[in-house]
Amino acid sequence: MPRKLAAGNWKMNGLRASLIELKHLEDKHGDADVDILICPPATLIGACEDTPFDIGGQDCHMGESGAHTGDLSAEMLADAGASYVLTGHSERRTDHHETDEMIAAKSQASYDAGLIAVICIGETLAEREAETTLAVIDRQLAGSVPDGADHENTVIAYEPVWAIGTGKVPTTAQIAEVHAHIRSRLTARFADGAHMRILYGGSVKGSNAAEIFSVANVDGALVGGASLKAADFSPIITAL
Ligand code: G2H
Repeated sequence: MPRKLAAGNWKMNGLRASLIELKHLEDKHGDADVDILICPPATLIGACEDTPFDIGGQDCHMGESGAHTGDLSAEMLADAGASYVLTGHSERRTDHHETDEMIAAKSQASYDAGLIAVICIGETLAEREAETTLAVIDRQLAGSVPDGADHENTVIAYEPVWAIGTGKVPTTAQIAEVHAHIRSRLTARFADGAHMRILYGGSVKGSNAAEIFSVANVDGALVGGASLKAADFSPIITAL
Protein backbone atom coordinates (compact mmCIF):
# COMPACT_ATOMS: atom_id res chain seq x y z
CA MET A 1 0.00 0.00 0.00
CA PRO A 2 1.54 3.37 -0.96
CA ARG A 3 2.00 6.01 1.72
CA LYS A 4 -0.61 8.65 2.35
CA LEU A 5 -0.19 11.79 0.25
CA ALA A 6 -0.42 15.47 1.13
CA ALA A 7 -0.41 17.36 -2.17
CA GLY A 8 -0.23 21.12 -2.51
CA ASN A 9 -1.49 22.79 -5.68
CA TRP A 10 -0.16 26.32 -5.84
CA LYS A 11 -2.20 27.08 -8.97
CA MET A 12 -1.13 30.42 -10.55
CA ASN A 13 0.57 31.61 -7.39
CA GLY A 14 4.22 31.84 -6.47
CA LEU A 15 7.43 33.59 -7.41
CA ARG A 16 10.98 32.52 -6.56
CA ALA A 17 10.64 34.28 -3.20
CA SER A 18 7.78 31.90 -2.36
CA LEU A 19 10.22 28.97 -2.24
CA ILE A 20 11.14 30.02 1.30
CA GLU A 21 7.87 28.31 2.25
CA LEU A 22 9.37 24.97 1.17
CA LYS A 23 12.33 25.59 3.48
CA HIS A 24 9.92 26.25 6.36
CA LEU A 25 8.03 23.08 5.47
CA GLU A 26 11.26 21.09 5.31
CA ASP A 27 12.21 22.24 8.82
CA LYS A 28 9.09 20.54 10.17
CA HIS A 29 8.35 17.76 7.71
CA GLY A 30 11.63 17.00 5.95
CA ASP A 31 11.51 13.38 7.13
CA ALA A 32 7.72 12.90 7.28
CA ASP A 33 6.37 9.38 7.04
CA VAL A 34 3.80 10.48 4.47
CA ASP A 35 4.43 11.57 0.88
CA ILE A 36 4.44 15.33 0.38
CA LEU A 37 3.92 16.74 -3.11
CA ILE A 38 4.15 20.37 -4.16
CA CYS A 39 2.79 21.46 -7.55
CA PRO A 40 4.16 24.96 -8.05
CA PRO A 41 3.74 26.93 -11.26
CA ALA A 42 5.93 25.35 -13.94
CA THR A 43 8.29 28.34 -13.81
CA LEU A 44 9.43 27.19 -10.36
CA ILE A 45 9.84 23.45 -10.91
CA GLY A 46 13.52 23.70 -11.80
CA ALA A 47 14.18 25.88 -8.75
CA CYS A 48 12.79 23.18 -6.45
CA GLU A 49 15.60 20.71 -7.03
CA ASP A 50 16.93 20.90 -3.47
CA THR A 51 13.63 20.20 -1.73
CA PRO A 52 13.09 16.74 -0.21
CA PHE A 53 9.46 16.83 -1.35
CA ASP A 54 8.04 15.46 -4.56
CA ILE A 55 7.41 18.10 -7.21
CA GLY A 56 4.62 18.06 -9.77
CA GLY A 57 3.32 19.97 -12.73
CA GLN A 58 -0.24 21.30 -12.79
CA ASP A 59 -0.97 20.19 -16.36
CA CYS A 60 0.80 18.76 -19.39
CA HIS A 61 0.13 18.51 -23.10
CA MET A 62 -0.96 15.15 -24.48
CA GLY A 63 1.67 15.21 -27.22
CA GLU A 64 5.39 14.54 -26.99
CA SER A 65 6.54 17.72 -28.76
CA GLY A 66 5.62 20.00 -31.63
CA ALA A 67 3.93 23.25 -32.57
CA HIS A 68 1.93 23.92 -29.39
CA THR A 69 2.87 27.40 -28.27
CA GLY A 70 2.79 27.83 -24.53
CA ASP A 71 2.29 24.17 -23.72
CA LEU A 72 4.60 21.81 -21.83
CA SER A 73 5.02 18.10 -22.46
CA ALA A 74 5.13 15.55 -19.67
CA GLU A 75 8.71 14.78 -20.62
CA MET A 76 9.63 18.47 -20.16
CA LEU A 77 8.12 18.42 -16.67
CA ALA A 78 10.07 15.27 -15.82
CA ASP A 79 13.23 16.80 -17.25
CA ALA A 80 12.73 19.88 -15.05
CA GLY A 81 12.47 17.68 -11.94
CA ALA A 82 8.81 16.75 -11.62
CA SER A 83 7.70 13.27 -10.66
CA TYR A 84 3.95 13.96 -10.63
CA VAL A 85 1.49 15.96 -12.72
CA LEU A 86 -2.11 16.99 -12.10
CA THR A 87 -4.47 16.13 -14.95
CA GLY A 88 -8.09 17.16 -15.33
CA HIS A 89 -8.27 19.70 -12.54
CA SER A 90 -11.72 21.30 -12.70
CA GLU A 91 -10.14 24.67 -13.41
CA ARG A 92 -8.59 23.11 -16.55
CA ARG A 93 -11.84 21.34 -17.43
CA THR A 94 -13.68 24.68 -17.17
CA ASP A 95 -11.18 27.34 -18.25
CA HIS A 96 -9.60 25.29 -21.05
CA HIS A 97 -12.58 23.13 -22.00
CA GLU A 98 -10.70 19.92 -21.29
CA THR A 99 -12.72 16.78 -21.92
CA ASP A 100 -12.41 13.34 -20.36
CA GLU A 101 -10.83 12.12 -23.59
CA MET A 102 -8.17 14.85 -23.45
CA ILE A 103 -7.49 14.12 -19.79
CA ALA A 104 -7.03 10.41 -20.51
CA ALA A 105 -4.55 11.32 -23.26
CA LYS A 106 -2.67 13.68 -20.93
CA SER A 107 -2.60 11.01 -18.22
CA GLN A 108 -1.26 8.46 -20.71
CA ALA A 109 1.40 10.98 -21.79
CA SER A 110 2.33 11.33 -18.12
CA TYR A 111 2.80 7.56 -17.77
CA ASP A 112 4.89 7.50 -20.93
CA ALA A 113 7.19 10.15 -19.42
CA GLY A 114 7.45 8.26 -16.12
CA LEU A 115 5.28 10.70 -14.18
CA ILE A 116 2.56 9.85 -11.67
CA ALA A 117 -0.75 11.35 -12.80
CA VAL A 118 -3.06 12.85 -10.18
CA ILE A 119 -6.31 12.60 -12.12
CA CYS A 120 -8.94 15.01 -10.81
CA ILE A 121 -12.67 14.35 -10.91
CA GLY A 122 -15.71 15.88 -9.23
CA GLU A 123 -19.22 17.12 -9.73
CA THR A 124 -20.54 20.67 -10.01
CA LEU A 125 -23.14 22.05 -7.62
CA ALA A 126 -25.83 21.68 -10.30
CA GLU A 127 -24.88 18.03 -10.77
CA ARG A 128 -25.00 17.37 -7.03
CA GLU A 129 -28.37 19.08 -6.70
CA ALA A 130 -29.65 17.02 -9.62
CA GLU A 131 -28.47 13.90 -7.70
CA THR A 132 -26.18 12.87 -10.54
CA THR A 133 -22.94 12.98 -8.56
CA LEU A 134 -22.17 9.27 -8.80
CA ALA A 135 -23.05 9.16 -12.48
CA VAL A 136 -20.68 12.07 -13.12
CA ILE A 137 -17.95 10.30 -11.15
CA ASP A 138 -18.53 7.13 -13.19
CA ARG A 139 -18.34 9.04 -16.46
CA GLN A 140 -15.17 10.87 -15.44
CA LEU A 141 -13.46 7.74 -14.11
CA ALA A 142 -14.33 5.76 -17.22
CA GLY A 143 -13.33 8.57 -19.57
CA SER A 144 -10.32 10.16 -17.86
CA VAL A 145 -8.42 7.20 -16.40
CA PRO A 146 -6.40 5.21 -18.96
CA ASP A 147 -6.54 1.41 -19.02
CA GLY A 148 -2.86 1.33 -18.05
CA ALA A 149 -3.50 2.96 -14.67
CA ASP A 150 -2.13 1.26 -11.56
CA HIS A 151 -1.34 2.20 -7.98
CA GLU A 152 2.17 3.30 -8.90
CA ASN A 153 1.36 5.64 -11.79
CA THR A 154 -2.04 7.01 -10.74
CA VAL A 155 -3.65 8.91 -7.89
CA ILE A 156 -7.32 9.89 -8.07
CA ALA A 157 -8.34 13.24 -6.57
CA TYR A 158 -12.01 13.73 -5.79
CA GLU A 159 -12.70 17.46 -5.79
CA PRO A 160 -16.34 18.55 -5.76
CA VAL A 161 -16.25 21.69 -7.89
CA TRP A 162 -18.55 23.53 -5.49
CA ALA A 163 -16.06 23.02 -2.65
CA ILE A 164 -13.02 24.41 -4.46
CA GLY A 165 -11.81 27.68 -2.99
CA THR A 166 -15.27 28.37 -1.56
CA GLY A 167 -14.80 27.33 2.05
CA LYS A 168 -17.72 24.89 1.57
CA VAL A 169 -16.82 21.33 2.45
CA PRO A 170 -19.03 18.26 1.94
CA THR A 171 -20.12 16.37 5.01
CA THR A 172 -18.04 13.37 5.99
CA ALA A 173 -20.97 11.21 4.89
CA GLN A 174 -20.90 12.79 1.43
CA ILE A 175 -17.13 12.31 1.16
CA ALA A 176 -17.43 8.73 2.41
CA GLU A 177 -20.12 7.91 -0.15
CA VAL A 178 -18.15 9.21 -3.12
CA HIS A 179 -14.80 7.78 -2.01
CA ALA A 180 -16.35 4.35 -1.42
CA HIS A 181 -17.93 4.56 -4.86
CA ILE A 182 -14.62 5.48 -6.47
CA ARG A 183 -12.91 2.61 -4.64
CA SER A 184 -15.51 0.14 -5.88
CA ARG A 185 -15.07 1.31 -9.47
CA LEU A 186 -11.27 1.14 -9.21
CA THR A 187 -11.26 -2.37 -7.74
CA ALA A 188 -13.73 -3.54 -10.38
CA ARG A 189 -11.58 -2.23 -13.22
CA PHE A 190 -7.97 -2.53 -12.02
CA ALA A 191 -6.21 -5.50 -10.42
CA ASP A 192 -4.60 -3.23 -7.83
CA GLY A 193 -7.49 -0.80 -7.50
CA ALA A 194 -7.60 -1.42 -3.75
CA HIS A 195 -4.15 0.17 -3.50
CA MET A 196 -4.71 3.22 -5.67
CA ARG A 197 -4.67 6.38 -3.60
CA ILE A 198 -7.81 8.52 -3.54
CA LEU A 199 -7.35 12.11 -2.35
CA TYR A 200 -10.04 14.51 -1.24
CA GLY A 201 -9.68 18.12 -2.43
CA GLY A 202 -11.70 21.28 -1.92
CA SER A 203 -11.25 23.81 0.92
CA VAL A 204 -9.09 21.48 3.03
CA LYS A 205 -7.48 23.36 5.91
CA GLY A 206 -5.86 22.65 9.24
CA SER A 207 -9.15 22.92 11.09
CA ASN A 208 -11.01 20.30 9.01
CA ALA A 209 -8.19 17.99 7.85
CA ALA A 210 -8.34 15.46 10.71
CA GLU A 211 -12.08 14.94 10.25
CA ILE A 212 -11.67 14.48 6.49
CA PHE A 213 -8.76 12.07 6.96
CA SER A 214 -10.84 9.96 9.34
CA VAL A 215 -13.14 9.02 6.45
CA ALA A 216 -12.65 5.56 4.92
CA ASN A 217 -10.89 5.51 1.54
CA VAL A 218 -9.44 9.00 1.99
CA ASP A 219 -5.71 8.51 1.41
CA GLY A 220 -4.70 12.13 1.56
CA ALA A 221 -5.61 15.56 0.27
CA LEU A 222 -5.11 17.86 -2.67
CA VAL A 223 -4.83 21.30 -1.13
CA GLY A 224 -4.95 24.64 -2.91
CA GLY A 225 -5.07 27.86 -0.91
CA ALA A 226 -3.88 26.28 2.33
CA SER A 227 -0.74 24.87 0.68
CA LEU A 228 0.76 28.26 -0.16
CA LYS A 229 2.09 28.97 3.32
CA ALA A 230 4.00 26.40 5.35
CA ALA A 231 2.17 27.53 8.48
CA ASP A 232 -1.17 26.58 6.86
CA PHE A 233 -0.03 23.38 5.11
CA SER A 234 1.89 21.99 8.07
CA PRO A 235 -1.14 21.15 10.27
CA ILE A 236 -2.73 19.35 7.32
CA ILE A 237 0.38 17.19 6.93
CA THR A 238 0.41 16.55 10.67
CA ALA A 239 -3.25 15.48 10.59
CA LEU A 240 -2.56 12.90 7.86
C1 G2H B 1 -9.14 22.38 -5.16
C2 G2H B 1 -8.10 22.71 -4.20
C3 G2H B 1 -6.75 22.27 -4.76
P1 G2H B 1 -8.65 24.72 -2.56
O1 G2H B 1 -8.84 23.02 -6.40
O2 G2H B 1 -6.77 21.47 -5.89
O3 G2H B 1 -8.11 24.09 -3.95
O4 G2H B 1 -7.99 23.89 -1.46
O5 G2H B 1 -8.16 26.12 -2.55
O6 G2H B 1 -10.12 24.58 -2.51
